[in-house]
Amino acid sequence: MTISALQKARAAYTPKLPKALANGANVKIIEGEATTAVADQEKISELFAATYGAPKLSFEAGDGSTLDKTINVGVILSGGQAPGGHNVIAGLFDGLKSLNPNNKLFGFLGGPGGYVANDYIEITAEYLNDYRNTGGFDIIGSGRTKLETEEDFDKGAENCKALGINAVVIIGGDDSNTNACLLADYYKKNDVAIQVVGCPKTIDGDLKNDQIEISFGFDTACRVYSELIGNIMRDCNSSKKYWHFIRLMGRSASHITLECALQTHANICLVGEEVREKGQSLDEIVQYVADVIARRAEDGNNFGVALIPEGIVEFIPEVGLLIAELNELLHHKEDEFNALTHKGEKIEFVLNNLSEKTSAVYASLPRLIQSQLTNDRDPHGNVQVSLIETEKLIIEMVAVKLAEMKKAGKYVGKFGHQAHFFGYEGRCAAPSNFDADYCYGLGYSASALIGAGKTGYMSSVQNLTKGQDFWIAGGVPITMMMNVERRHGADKPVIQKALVKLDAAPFQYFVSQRDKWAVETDFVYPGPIQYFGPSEVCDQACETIKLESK
Ligand code: FBP
Repeated sequence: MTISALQKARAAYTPKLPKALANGANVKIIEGEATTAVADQEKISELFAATYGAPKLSFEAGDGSTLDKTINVGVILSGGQAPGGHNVIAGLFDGLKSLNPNNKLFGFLGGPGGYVANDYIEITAEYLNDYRNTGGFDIIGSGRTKLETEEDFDKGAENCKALGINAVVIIGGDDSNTNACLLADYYKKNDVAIQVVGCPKTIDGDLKNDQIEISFGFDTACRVYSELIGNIMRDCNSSKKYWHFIRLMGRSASHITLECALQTHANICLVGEEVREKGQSLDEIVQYVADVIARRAEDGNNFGVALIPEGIVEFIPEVGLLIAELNELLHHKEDEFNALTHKGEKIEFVLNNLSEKTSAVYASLPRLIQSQLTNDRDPHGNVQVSLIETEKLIIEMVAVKLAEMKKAGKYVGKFGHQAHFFGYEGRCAAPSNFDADYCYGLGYSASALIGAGKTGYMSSVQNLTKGQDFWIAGGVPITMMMNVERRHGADKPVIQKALVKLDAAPFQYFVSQRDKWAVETDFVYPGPIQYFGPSEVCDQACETIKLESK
């Protein structure tokens, strides 16, 4: 296999560990107070009777001794890729070996499905070496299957028993860690001797709370997108002829888009959570964008950059309603709809079957978007919001608005535009030093939790803006993050999804700057991630957590 020069140099990088882990994973455990769930305490304590209320844990350095017992661990990568996953596994492996060189690590292949299907490999030192400090999840693959049913839990336990596995580490987002919590409780309740530990993964940044400052992968993904946005800014500031509309991944939450705006000072940055809070209509959003374009045109600046979170459509009240109604309609009249073959027929069918108000919203959308709303549906028949090309929707509607404004003498410019979508470009990038270190620490902490016999915990590394010497490793009971939410018509215990908080420092800082960034050309060009060089260039935490920690 040919590897790049950077990959070669990067393979030699030794991630920095929190001090408490410097003598191996056999650490001194400091127990905090008993904990409670973030909301719905009574219900959560009933549902997780075996694991609820455990204390928060932090580690202090051990004496470097090993454990007599041997431990076998199975690891699962769950959901979308995020930079640093390989380093979680490397940290877990090294931590386990520090506890006892005879410990073994197995990787279940292709996500949670591999746990049930008993599809696995043993991860050896030699195998792992090719993956240290690299991006991707290809070491064992990932998948979006879910571990939800007791049958799956039992099947997994059987497979673990056959391999002598005493603990499972689930590396995933809020849903996967919710399921890790259910699994831990189920095993404990039924005296199945398998510990379960979670790790907070997702580029979306929506798995965070008072205990987890940020999910891993967010830092690297945002740096990659910000580099690309900066490059585009330099291009448009050079040619001065295009407005670039850039949609950014992040599912529902706008954390990625906001972080990229903070790093690059884009002229326009839409935030879904604000749109919902203010009940902004699509027309109001389009008017805002058109006003910024017109204002810059007055200064002769017919160029700029607008950032759009991929989840924004669901936050726009009338579009959110449209999507909900469409899901219902396509669900109830699935056969009738599927019998139609032509795009035009499908659109006509939808127009005729929606309520009058919603049908008018649908009719007002550009044809491309009408068609995407009916064509791209997930396996449950729901509209796949992440596939809707919102950047094109906004471009089309802004162009119409600007033409009207021109007629009314309110716009003097020329509207040239380009559309982009950034998502997959960042999910498997080589992890920044921050993510390489953070992930290695998370994996190593997971091994310390396992060594100490803990279950139902999420591995944690805190104090992330202070430099690795001050990082605090430990574990947080997953039940602490739980509340009850209505999902698919039923009350379910879930980890609270963290959307952008409008009263928190990152958004507030953005609000204090956005009018200036809109009119002036105050672009910042972050450039590519640097792995070697001065610490202030290579080891910075992202803007979101820096602002949050102030
Ligand atoms: P996770 O929530 O599983 O980490 O995935 C994040 C994400 O990258 C979202 O930002 C995006 O909407 C989605 O995955 C895309 O999913 P897919 O890989 O299935 O296209």
